[in-house]
Amino acid sequence: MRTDTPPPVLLQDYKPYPFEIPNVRLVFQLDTARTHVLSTMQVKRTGEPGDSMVLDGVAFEETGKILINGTPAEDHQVEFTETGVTLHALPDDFELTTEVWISPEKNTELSGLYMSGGRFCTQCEAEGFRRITYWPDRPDVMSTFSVRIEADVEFAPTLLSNGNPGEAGAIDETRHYAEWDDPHPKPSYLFALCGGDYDVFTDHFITMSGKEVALSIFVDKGDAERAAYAMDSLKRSMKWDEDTFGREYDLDVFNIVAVRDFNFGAMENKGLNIFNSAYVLANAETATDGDFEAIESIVAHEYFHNWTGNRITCRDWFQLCLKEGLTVFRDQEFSADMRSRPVQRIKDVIRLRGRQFAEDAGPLAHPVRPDRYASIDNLYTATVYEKGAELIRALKTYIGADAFKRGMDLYFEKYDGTATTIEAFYEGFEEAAGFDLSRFRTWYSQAGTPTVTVERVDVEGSNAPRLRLTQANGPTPGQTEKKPVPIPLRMTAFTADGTEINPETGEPRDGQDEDVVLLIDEVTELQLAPNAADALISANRNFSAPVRIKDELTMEDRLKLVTVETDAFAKWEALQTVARATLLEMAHTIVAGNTPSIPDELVAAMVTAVKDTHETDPAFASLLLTLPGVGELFMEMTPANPAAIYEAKRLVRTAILKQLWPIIDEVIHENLTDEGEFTPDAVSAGRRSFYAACIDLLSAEGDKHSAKLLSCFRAAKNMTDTMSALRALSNVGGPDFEAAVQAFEAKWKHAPLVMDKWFGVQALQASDDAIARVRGLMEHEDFDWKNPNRVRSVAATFAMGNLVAFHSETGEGYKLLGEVVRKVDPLNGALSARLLTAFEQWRRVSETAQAHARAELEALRECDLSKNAMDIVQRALAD
Ligand code: B3K
Ligand code: ZN
Repeated sequence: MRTDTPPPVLLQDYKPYPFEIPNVRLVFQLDTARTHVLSTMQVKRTGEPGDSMVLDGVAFEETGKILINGTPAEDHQVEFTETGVTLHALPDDFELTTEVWISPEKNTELSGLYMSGGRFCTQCEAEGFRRITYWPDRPDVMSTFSVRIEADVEFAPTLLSNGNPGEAGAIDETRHYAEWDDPHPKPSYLFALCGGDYDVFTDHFITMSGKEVALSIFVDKGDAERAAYAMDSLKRSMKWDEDTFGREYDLDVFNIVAVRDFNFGAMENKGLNIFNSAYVLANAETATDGDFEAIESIVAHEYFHNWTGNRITCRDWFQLCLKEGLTVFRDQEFSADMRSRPVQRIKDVIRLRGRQFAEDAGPLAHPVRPDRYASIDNLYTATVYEKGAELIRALKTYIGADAFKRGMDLYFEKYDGTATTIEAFYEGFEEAAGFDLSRFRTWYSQAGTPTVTVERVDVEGSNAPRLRLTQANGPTPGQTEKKPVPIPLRMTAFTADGTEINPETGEPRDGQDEDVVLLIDEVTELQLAPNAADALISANRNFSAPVRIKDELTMEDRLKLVTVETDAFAKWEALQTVARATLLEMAHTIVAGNTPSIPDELVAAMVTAVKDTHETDPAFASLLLTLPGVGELFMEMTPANPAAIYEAKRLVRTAILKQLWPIIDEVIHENLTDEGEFTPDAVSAGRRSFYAACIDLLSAEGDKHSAKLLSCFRAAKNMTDTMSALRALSNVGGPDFEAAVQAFEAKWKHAPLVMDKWFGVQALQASDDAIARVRGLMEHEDFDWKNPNRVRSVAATFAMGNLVAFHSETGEGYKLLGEVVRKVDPLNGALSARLLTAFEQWRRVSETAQAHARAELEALRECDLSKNAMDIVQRALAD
């Protein structure tokens, strides 16, 4: 076992950097094997006279000169360490020059400067800049960057960095240069550089004050037209941020570069966003509606970072949610405005509960603002992002939209150009709301999902009961005691005849918005009005707070709510809650070796809800028709048995199929005969998602309908419908699925992003030989261990999406993931760590499966894993 695990970084140890670097000049001589980086920084002491200057710097091929005011530093001034260099006995105000050589082609970690598709690109967040040059690689050191890039003109005719373009020209016959100046001070994690031969899609945007911004998206040769939707999303984002938050863009150019090899979705580098090409390139033939939706939201997210992240950044990485939670909130609001607000809300909640609630309930749980970390890369989590966004939404619900807007304006005014903290962010809202928000901030320091229990309690001498709301939050790693947090609950009541009333006054709502009930303490009680004594209470409408609700409603009550609720989320949630309870009961029956009976009420309610909505709002109908995921139910079952859950769902889907048959038949017929052009808008996408939900049902009855599914696959006129049919066929398996898989490969072999879908759908395949198939995929000639999209399309899809196979009682799924990790980790520790998070729920499965999971994790702990991977293994195993 590795023993050199470094001590964790602690929030309480934060100290300001004792030097300021107002500006830096970087000169790059690009070369794939050996790039020369010369850095000249202006430095001013801000700390104590004796303070040394700690510079981060790792993975260099070679270090050259270190000059102080142009003179070589003396030996006693320079101390090389494992993580960089420390300079001693420095003047108060000086120029520091350093020189290093780095090798982009050897960089498989994809952090720092690396090659992708034969082009240079960078990724610096969180700690990649230290792999480029010596620097205090921490977000609170902000400098203006002036950059000169020199490169071979044929190999890299386009040279890009942050800010505005300056001079460019020839150096000699083979080499040329380009200058870039970024006038906005920024931390090193926002530095970017790209160089290569690209095609470009251009446009422009006129800002609210009339300035013209040149917009360019740089892509692989031949791909320019596929960037049109990303460009359209960018322009809509720029306009939306002006209209909604009053934020204007602040440079002459905005560039996006798409790269094939990228560790995550995209990166918000100032003026030069770098994107995983999966989130840039799209057209009807190659991208699904889900891809279009993701492109729109990620383009917006990175653009919105220009204010929430770049102009105002984080003081230290503990404050990550300051930029990420807030920016996710902003991109969710943007998508809600661009598409259907209720549908967006439900999708956001599905994502939150699927990923973040699971994280919060397992060994990797941590607060939205953690107070320690072993590896910063592992802190880019659903908790920081998704729960962070929910807290901003809950804050807005708590203090009201007007105070929220004033608070945001105050934040932008006061902290522009700084690196700051969550406390500072909350100052503006306290001023705007006029009250103290320190208790609300407890949300940021406590992990775990609170449960709110809603119950009626009788009051002596009164015929009207009180409503008691009790909050509780169980222990999470390192936190046993939890304090109550302010929980803003949107709540309403429905009387027996379906009239919506205010539960406290008994007054009919008459279309007015519900009040928000604020739970500050552990127990909150409301006096119910006499006519609300038996009313149905609908709590946490629109999912106003990221909590679990436990209430006393019967199945009959909930099914009634489905019919009377006017809040789309609450309507959907009532049906989901019945489905969850029913499916779990059925799964337990299956585990006990019995055949569960079909839940007629649930099926009837789903069918009615779908019939009522599919013509007017097919996107919503498809959500109503979709049962809770295996992953979500897995979290509720002890011990979790994914195979039994899958079978329970299959039985219910079969029953729904029988009752919805005429509609399904009609929807398929309409789809097959539709001659209209593909458009990626939300309404058309909604129709396709309903079609997808329908044909998914066809796969519930084994191979009975697989010929029909194959004909759907063959007739599909766009990638969305192709994938809907292929996914449905993958549930069935057999010759029709194999035929589709082969046809797909023959058609798309040349298109890597499309082939990622081909790999993914097979990794999800539900069959006894799923593991053998996944092994086969990793032997495929197009499988590439160095390409994160490809590795994720097989390994992450399998381990996080195919729970039946991953958690197989044989332990083969765990073994397979262990093998993948051993292969990937030496190349890319950030990627292997992400894959390892699939183990986070290992303690929920049967004892047999647990023993296999533990054995695999313990074996991994003995390997010489990267810091990132070891962090996850150790936390997963911790008691
Ligand atoms: N800020 C980047 C994420 C960086 C992840 C580094 N491990 C993308 C985003 O959240 O917008
Ligand atoms: Zn972000």
